[in-house]
Amino acid sequence: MDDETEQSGGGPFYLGFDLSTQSVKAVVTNDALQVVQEVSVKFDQDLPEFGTSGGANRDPTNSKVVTAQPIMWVKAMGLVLEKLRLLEPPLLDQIVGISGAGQQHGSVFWKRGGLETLRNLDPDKFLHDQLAFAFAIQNSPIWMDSSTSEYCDMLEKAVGGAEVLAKLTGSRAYERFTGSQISKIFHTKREAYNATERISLVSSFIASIFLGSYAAIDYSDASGMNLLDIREKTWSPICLAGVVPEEGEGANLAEKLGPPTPTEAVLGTISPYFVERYGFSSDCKVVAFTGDNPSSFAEMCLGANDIAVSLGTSDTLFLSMPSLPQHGFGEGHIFVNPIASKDHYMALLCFKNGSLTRERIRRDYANGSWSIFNELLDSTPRGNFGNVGFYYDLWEIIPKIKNGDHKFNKEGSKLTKFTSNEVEVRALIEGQFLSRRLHAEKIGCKITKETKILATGGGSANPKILQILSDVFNAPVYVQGDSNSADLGACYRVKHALYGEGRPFDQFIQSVQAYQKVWDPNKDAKEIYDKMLQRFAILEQTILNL
Ligand code: 5FX
Repeated sequence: MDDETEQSGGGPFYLGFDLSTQSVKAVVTNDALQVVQEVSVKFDQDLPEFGTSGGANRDPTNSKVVTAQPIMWVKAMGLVLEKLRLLEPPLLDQIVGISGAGQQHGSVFWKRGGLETLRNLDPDKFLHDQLAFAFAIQNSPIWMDSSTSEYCDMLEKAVGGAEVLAKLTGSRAYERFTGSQISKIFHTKREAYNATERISLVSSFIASIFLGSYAAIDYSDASGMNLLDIREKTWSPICLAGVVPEEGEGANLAEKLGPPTPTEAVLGTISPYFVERYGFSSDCKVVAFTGDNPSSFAEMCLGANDIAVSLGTSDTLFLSMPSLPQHGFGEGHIFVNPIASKDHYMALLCFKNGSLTRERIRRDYANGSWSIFNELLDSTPRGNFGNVGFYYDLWEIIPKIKNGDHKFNKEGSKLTKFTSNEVEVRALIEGQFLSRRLHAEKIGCKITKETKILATGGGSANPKILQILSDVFNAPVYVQGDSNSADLGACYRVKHALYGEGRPFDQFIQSVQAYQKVWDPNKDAKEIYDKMLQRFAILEQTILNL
């Protein structure tokens, strides 16, 4: 970026959306990519009529089934735009481009006629009134769902095994990945499947609304489906057939998905609905939306030795990968890199029990208060007297383990509860980070003297938690002011897509990187946590064998 642009606090402006598990957020940045406006809508609080908890609806008869209603997302999107429209100064007419991020893996099944509806949205009416009947499935499966094991087995068998699938698509079959979710719909709700005109990911779903037409799925988010050949960047015919085996009337999955697109693609201009109703410029461009993790990855511009740790509803770790490993990737995932062209990739590990579990322990042991929680953390030593805890509110993904808590004392004896609230709170945070480190090392992540941890997500606003993260990984932790990087990453991607002129993404936006070091590890951390990690690995194995 040249000096003039760097100093520009004015327009043009960029709009970044983030439809995450619990909320929709939007940020407007100026041309220097500084946030100038920010609004959000929380599903549980602001849209109680949808009965969500943590943004999701859990099936009372089967805890593995977790969904959310796309019409709730649409209503939230309308509210966010309304809030933006009312802000002073009004900026919507100066926004040159929009992009965004969505919780990964979730799918939206548009009913036949959906495209027609999108093309003809009436600016005098609410979005949610017009899209109420646009979906073949009212409850969309989301990433928290783990009800598709049999379809995962079917897919792995169809392609020749888990390793073959991992090599082809970057991941073994995972329950939350969209391929097995589509397979479940195909096998159990055939009528709805046949009535489906288009299948979107959450990311391409919001892009479609802004575009007034079906938006292509981008390569990076498409990598979370077990359907994309990550080398060729096309849908893999063998995987498609493993998901929808019978070719019959309406089965044609490739057609329902539409061709995938590079993440940096400009998909078109904004639908007239938004021009007339909210005052957007009719020239405003829509850049491909992507997954929340790839979009955060774009915002962080990770260096070769950096590890990103996103502490949100799920905790995710991601790394940059210059080339593909020879073999599959165990319990991790490889996604097409959202910002580098050609052969670059990103590696990702996803732990399902993140902030909701931290909130549960805060409620049960710290009176629901973060300041009490932090005082309790402060009053226990690193290593927690040898006590180790595992806390899972939901079926965990890494490792694949049933929900429940497991607590062990110094001698390795199983306990039903620890001796104090202090020990409980520290056991949760140390246990979560030991697990993140253990599984990162398992996929080949090396923690060196140069390693930096870039923390983001809601949990990264808590400095005490970050100190423990730094100690457990024995590496410095960096944060930037806005703890939500997915929406900001979308603004960066818009600017690069519109004005980058082929320049590498990281060089183009380098000067806006505002990560500041907040903690160095304590001197004794390495000794304490290297040993503790070995015990943790053995105890985790014990639980897996239960
Ligand atoms: C990543 O693979 C995940 O499943 C989660 O981090 C979701 O993207 C959360 F939105």
